[in-house]
Amino acid sequence: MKKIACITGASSGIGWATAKALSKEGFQLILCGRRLDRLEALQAELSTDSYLLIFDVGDASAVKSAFEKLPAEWRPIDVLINNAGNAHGMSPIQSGDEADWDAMMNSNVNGLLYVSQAVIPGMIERKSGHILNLSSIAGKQIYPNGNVYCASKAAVEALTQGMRLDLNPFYIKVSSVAPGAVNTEFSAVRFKGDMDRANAVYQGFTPLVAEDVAEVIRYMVMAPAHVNLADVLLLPTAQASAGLVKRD
Ligand code: 8X3
Repeated sequence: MKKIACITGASSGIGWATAKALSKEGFQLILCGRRLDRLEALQAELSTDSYLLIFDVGDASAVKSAFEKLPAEWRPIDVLINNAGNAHGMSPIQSGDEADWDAMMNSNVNGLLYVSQAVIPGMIERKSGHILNLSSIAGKQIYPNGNVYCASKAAVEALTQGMRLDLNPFYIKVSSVAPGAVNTEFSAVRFKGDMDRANAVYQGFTPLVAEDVAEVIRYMVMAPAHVNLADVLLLPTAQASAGLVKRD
């Protein structure tokens, strides 16, 4: 039977790798992102059909109109992967940048809500579905200078629990996966292209790569209908907590 998964932030990193992993499982994919060229490049690598939706998750009206325009055959979304999100800046709260705060809260929290709101009614109608939110170890443990990013991911943790409660009557699974250090564009974006600072995050140990996270997501998505891996913390072996990494 045809299965449809929708992935936000599919144009890079964990989103991209998850698209490839779910395509191998036969999922047809709605790939969401801001960069058409990147999504087209991903589409060309997939072995199943895909449909591209270009929007910024933090733009409520763009999200609404993109999902309203989905062709009928793409509407019954079985799995929603709320992956879009980023960190912007890393400084003490007293010197934080308002634009960075807004960007993080807007994509990591509001964007997750806007996309979920577009997809949930169909899942309720069909009385089935799986929503998988990308959290972070930062949502479970606050670290120095992580303040607003950690708050945004703590909100993802809270929203995951809230969704699980509210959607319980409709047989909808809600899960989250919270990775630790994953070597993607994450730190380059956080440090605004300062590659010395970004690369230092992953030095002296073996971090996770996007494919490691995608493989866990694939496993969570493919679990039997009665099994929900509800709250998964995924760390590189060298990482013991948000602030403790064994480096050689
Ligand atoms: C990314 C992991 O530890 O940089 O969410 O916050 S961390």
